[in-house]
Amino acid sequence: LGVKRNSFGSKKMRKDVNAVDSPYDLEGKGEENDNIGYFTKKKLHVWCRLSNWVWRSGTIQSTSGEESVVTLSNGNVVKVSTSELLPANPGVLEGMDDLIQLSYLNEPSLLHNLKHRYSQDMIYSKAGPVLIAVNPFKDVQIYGKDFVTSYRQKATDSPHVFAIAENAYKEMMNDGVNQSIIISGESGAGKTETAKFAMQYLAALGGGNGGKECEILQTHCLLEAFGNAKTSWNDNSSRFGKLIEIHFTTLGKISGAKIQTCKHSRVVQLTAGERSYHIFYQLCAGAPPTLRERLNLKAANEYNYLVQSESLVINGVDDAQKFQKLKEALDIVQICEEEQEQAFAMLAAVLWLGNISFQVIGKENHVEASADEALTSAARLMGCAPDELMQAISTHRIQAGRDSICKKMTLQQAIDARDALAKFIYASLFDWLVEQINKSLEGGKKHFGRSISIIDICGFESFKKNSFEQLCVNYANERLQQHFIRHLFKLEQEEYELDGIDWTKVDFEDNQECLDLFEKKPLGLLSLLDEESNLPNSTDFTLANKLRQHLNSNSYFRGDRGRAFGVRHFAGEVLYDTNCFLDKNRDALNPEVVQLLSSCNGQLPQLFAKNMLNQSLEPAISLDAPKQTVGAKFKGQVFKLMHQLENTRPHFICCIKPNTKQLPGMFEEDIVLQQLRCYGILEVIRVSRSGYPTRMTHQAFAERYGFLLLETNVSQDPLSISVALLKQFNVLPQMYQIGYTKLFLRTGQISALEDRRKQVLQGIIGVQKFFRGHRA
Ligand code: AD9
Ligand code: MG
Repeated sequence: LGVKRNSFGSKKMRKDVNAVDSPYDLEGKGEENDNIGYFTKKKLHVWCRLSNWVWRSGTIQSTSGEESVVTLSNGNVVKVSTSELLPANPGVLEGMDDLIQLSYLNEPSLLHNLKHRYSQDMIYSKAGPVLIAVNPFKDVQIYGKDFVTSYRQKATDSPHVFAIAENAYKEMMNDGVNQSIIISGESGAGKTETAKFAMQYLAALGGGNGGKECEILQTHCLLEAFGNAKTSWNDNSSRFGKLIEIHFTTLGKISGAKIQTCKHSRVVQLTAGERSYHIFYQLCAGAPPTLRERLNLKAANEYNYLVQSESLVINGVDDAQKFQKLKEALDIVQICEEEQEQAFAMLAAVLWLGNISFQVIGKENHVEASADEALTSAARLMGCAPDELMQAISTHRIQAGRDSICKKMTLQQAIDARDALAKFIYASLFDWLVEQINKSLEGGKKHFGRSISIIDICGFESFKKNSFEQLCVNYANERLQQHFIRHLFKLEQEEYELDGIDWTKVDFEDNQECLDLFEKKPLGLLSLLDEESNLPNSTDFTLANKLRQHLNSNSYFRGDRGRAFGVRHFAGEVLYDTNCFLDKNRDALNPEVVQLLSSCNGQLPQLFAKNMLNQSLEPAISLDAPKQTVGAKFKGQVFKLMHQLENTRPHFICCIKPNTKQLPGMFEEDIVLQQLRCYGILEVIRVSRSGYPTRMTHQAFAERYGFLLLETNVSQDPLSISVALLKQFNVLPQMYQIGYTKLFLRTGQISALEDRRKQVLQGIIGVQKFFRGHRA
């Protein structure tokens, strides 16, 4: 996985950390351990651990003392310690839809069940309330119109992203509550694809309202072109997080949508195996000759920003063809030809900026930009004179008393100023695109109806070298994980406890402390980074020292040597290198550059400069920093997305990457198990299996079903009515609990009551119609 195992000497180690020597935590799984005695006696089917990650099924032949002789399914006979055995499920339970149905709940059983299903292209399974999606890395033919119809008509209930979307839609329509579909998983696990399938389903359901659904589906193509790039983990990796809120009318038709994003920038620096954003390669490969001429566009390998990683193409991807699709999508979201051309000019300007070189002049290492094709092309595309551009990226004004004097930059300063300008133009262009898409999707109307939000952020990343970008991405993942934990473990169990029902608490790994490490003020990672970014003489080393000095006592932090430090994320430890952290966080833009853009002869550069100036007037979201840094801005965006989710009813999908090679048909058990542990899937199943997913206040229950009560001699308080109803419908005592304020029911218990209610109501409506007919 490339994820380094945690190696902190803390007491608060997580189970997966403890598990380095003993990956299967045999304690705390009372049911399995108690059973193993019975299993050895009866010589039943077991899982037998052969090494850290390898489990094989077998049958116990004999047991003496603490040792058992087991015949494995391949015929080999092994002698193992009884502590290395776990009960296996009977064959009849093989490949169950919902892992909750397994009689024996342990890691090898979960893995085996998922693997068995995966081998038959059944990529979806349920873990109680969570949908697990194992990335097939191939076309599995389960997303056609026939599948949409099946889920719509409830002809099937097998786990599927369509079933989740259907549920969200149904609950939105029935209960009038806004919903969300929250997709987690590490980079390359399949979140973005899953989000697209969910939207495809919702578009099919809510379609037929002026073609808005078609526009919504086209946004993928645009956002992916401008926001995705190839990394070593995923050929189509999202470099931004997005929340798409789909709006519905009261009749359930799509009325519009709104996209919110959170992102950090990546244009100028790439490492081996990575590409920059797809759009650059698409434009270079697919622009028609006349456009090429107008933009003075060359092949991708002629641009410094693109050649640095030597990875120019992606296997199986035709960039030129993608450009055609992009053009169609731009038309559909009503970005006119002229605006499209302006956007392409900005992209070409970014590429040419990267080719601008500097000549050192004089003794003081001062520079000026070479007056060559790169400078003239970039200037022309931006709409300014080459001299003005040269001036803006190679000089800065210094205040000397009342006067300001113009001083030439050093080589490094000039390169930084040039790259900052390129990054600024690209980031502004992305924001502009999202704004245009939103304008088109919202259709100028304010939304009042209901909504379903789908969130898909960049997945957890741990490369050989991890920088500021990974810190941002992994922080956003910690926030999303906290949402998952809060809803599936904390709120769920708190509710049982508060309402006083009999409940044995299921332990889970809470990542709140890791979040505190990032967010605490003034001594959290992000605050310290901002503080150091605002000091004049700070360096990567002073930053690393500062972090070590203040955070070393935190068990989620590890100060390393030199510039490095480690963070123990929920998905594994990541070692970060502070190289360029401060620059990336400051993302300082030479004031000369903003001035240049505002005087450029082009709508987009002027707009970008105006937005920048307006932004600087806004109060900073983070109070830590006088000027808003990239880190603070990113944190603000993540908070906004999470806040939006808080007001919705969540549906969770957990995407799993079955191998690191992006290959079909390869299910690597250690890799899958690592992810199941990180997301606490075993614990989710435990909570869900012993939990009560249906809960209603006594009042609501009595109001909804009270009229079905046959017994007339019941006291009229809601609690008595509820109890009498449960008795009348023969709900077994182990299937419900009565809390102080609510009734808690196990899965499937409410359906008999709902069916009966529907029948009775239909009968009443039938009678009413009959009488109305007679009166008429
Ligand atoms: V990242 O965090 O943005 O780096 P994602 O979004 O989790 O990542 P993505 O959806 O991009 O991963 O999936 C990676 C690749 O897996 C896709 O490009 C597809 O080739 C493949 N994939 C994922 N899900 C499916 C699927 N349901 N069917 C077929 C899939 N292929
Ligand atoms: Mg993605």
